[in-house]
Amino acid sequence: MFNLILFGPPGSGKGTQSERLIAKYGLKHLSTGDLLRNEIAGQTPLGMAVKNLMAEGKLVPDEIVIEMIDAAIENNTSVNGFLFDGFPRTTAQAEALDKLLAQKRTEIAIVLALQVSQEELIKRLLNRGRTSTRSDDVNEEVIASRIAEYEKKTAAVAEHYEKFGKVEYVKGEGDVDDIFEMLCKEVDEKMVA
Ligand code: B4P
Repeated sequence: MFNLILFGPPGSGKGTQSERLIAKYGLKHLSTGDLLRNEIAGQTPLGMAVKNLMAEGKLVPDEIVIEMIDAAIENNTSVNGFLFDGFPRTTAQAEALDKLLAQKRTEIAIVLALQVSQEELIKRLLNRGRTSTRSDDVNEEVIASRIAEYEKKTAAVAEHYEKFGKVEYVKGEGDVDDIFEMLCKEVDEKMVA
């Protein structure tokens, strides 16, 4: 299996680039943001529990996300590998993921970290807020809260994987195709290594 994490702050292009990467490499896409939004749309008890937190731009509790990922990995036994998008977002989530994958006798091959300036992130998210149904993209205060959560809790995930030499930084500003090409170069190098 080849498992990769697409990492970066809110609005850095994780969703955008994930679509292309899964198409090219045949990986199973696991986006915790999408999974959580599906729970909200289905008005499940889990969805109702996380709805307000997400609307405020706060991270949802680790236990909820880890359980969701555990189930998703269990339900996808015959895949080439996983692309984790928006997960892990805390060190506790990263440690839990490492354990889940070890139980399957596999591991994270690479963490692709998209780097985008704060000014550009805010611009992109407000822009998406004008066209999508995502309520967390509409309000600048909520966007600021998501970026603050990222800096306080999520940036440490890169440090966790840096200890194992797994992080590759890629500039996430510019043309979407050019960024995709840079990401593929990193993946291809890792696959042949
Ligand atoms: P997510 O769904 O993960 O959303 P996100 O971080 O805001 O980024 P997203 O992937 O959607 O945006 P992208 O960068 O692709 O999380 C939403 C919420 O769910 C979180 O705030 C949290 O509450 C909760 N959550 C999710 N996972 C969690 C976890 N593991 N633990 C706890 N809570 C969790 O794109 C943004 C925009 O930029 C798009 O409009 C796109 O078109 C545009 N764009 C992309 N690339 C571009 C480029 N190169 N140039 C210009 N625009 C570009």
